[in-house]
Amino acid sequence: MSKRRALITGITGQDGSYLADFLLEQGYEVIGMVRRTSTINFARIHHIQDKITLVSGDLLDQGSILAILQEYKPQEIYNLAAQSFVPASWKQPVFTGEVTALGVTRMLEGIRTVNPEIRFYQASSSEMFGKVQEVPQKESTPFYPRSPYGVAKVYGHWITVNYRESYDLFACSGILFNHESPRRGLEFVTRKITYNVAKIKLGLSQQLALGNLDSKRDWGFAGDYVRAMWLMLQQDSPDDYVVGTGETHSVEELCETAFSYLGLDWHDYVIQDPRFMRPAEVDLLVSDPGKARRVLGWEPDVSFTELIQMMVDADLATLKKEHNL
Ligand code: NAP
Ligand code: G4F
Repeated sequence: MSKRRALITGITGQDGSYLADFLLEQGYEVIGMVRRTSTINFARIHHIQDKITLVSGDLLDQGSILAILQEYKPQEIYNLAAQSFVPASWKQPVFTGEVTALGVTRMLEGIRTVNPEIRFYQASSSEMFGKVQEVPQKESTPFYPRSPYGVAKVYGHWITVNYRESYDLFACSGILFNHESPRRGLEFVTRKITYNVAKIKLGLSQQLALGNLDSKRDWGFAGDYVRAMWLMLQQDSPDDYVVGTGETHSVEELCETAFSYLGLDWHDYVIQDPRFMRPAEVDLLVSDPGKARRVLGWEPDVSFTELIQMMVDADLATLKKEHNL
């Protein structure tokens, strides 16, 4: 039997790299769509580069999407590409809308015209809940986004639902809560903290400037979450699912967990800097992942403390190697 073939957009990102690892383990042929950049940024997929096929395309460019679907004929598409950093969405709101919102329509139009049998996963976000209307948040909780990014993701979610209902596509929206890993971008708060804790421990830095320490997030491990994406596309019918741990922690607790792991007191190093405050904040996110558990049989394996310790360990090891320590 021939291998199943999956197309991943955003394969150079955190989730794309873990999903590629996972799909290869499941015996898939993996096609990754990458946009042209002047400097190659394949660090997260370097270890599997000889096992995957990378093709040039951009969510801003309808023609490139059509050409990829026609040439590579994937059976499953995981649309993970996005401008995904919330603060950048206030600086570049139009660009964020073009990629993170309209990019979804470009992909769905490609599927509708080239092969409506393709199964489609859209990377939706708990940022859509924003100023939360219910605690915990589940699939039926109304959205109230608080950033141009959140607004763009609400569009991406509803256009996915609309194409499912209009054209009978197998299109799923995964509403994923924050998920992190040693491969997380350095600007996101978890990695910013674990990386700087490691630098401080090694004497490479003395201070860490953060924004709002009171906001709470439902943080899980990215490696667990890509399994949920795949499970959604293996069901008999398409649907939308909330994916999270059901636990919430503040940024302050995150500091406490990361610093104390290396025997440090975060109060001695963390300062608050207004530059990292947001025009509108999402104060509290916590999932009700009951449907994912019941229907998909999905449960996270890695706890909050294990996740933060894993990230601190990885950053310590990388920094020691870089600095010959
Ligand atoms: P990430 O690390 O920022 O990766 C984003 C990916 O999108 C990168 O591969 C990037 O390519 C690619 N990309 C950006 N603009 C593109 C364009 N115009 N055309 C093609 N590719 C483009 O994000 P992530 O954390 O892996 O998240 C994956 C997806 O899940 C995103 O859609 C994000 O919004 C969503 N999500 C994430 C979380 C989370 O906690 N991580 C939670 C909910 C939803 P370059 O390498 O070239 O920049
Ligand atoms: O790590 P963050 O930047 O993640 P945020 O904004 O929750 O978004 C992430 O998760 C979403 C899922 O809910 C994804 F859709 C999205 O793509 C992205 O992956 O910030 C988390 C919290 C915020 O409340 C922020 O105000 O940490 C607070 N924070 C405090 N100081 C900081 C900082 N965030 C960042 N990035 N940097 C700081 O210095």
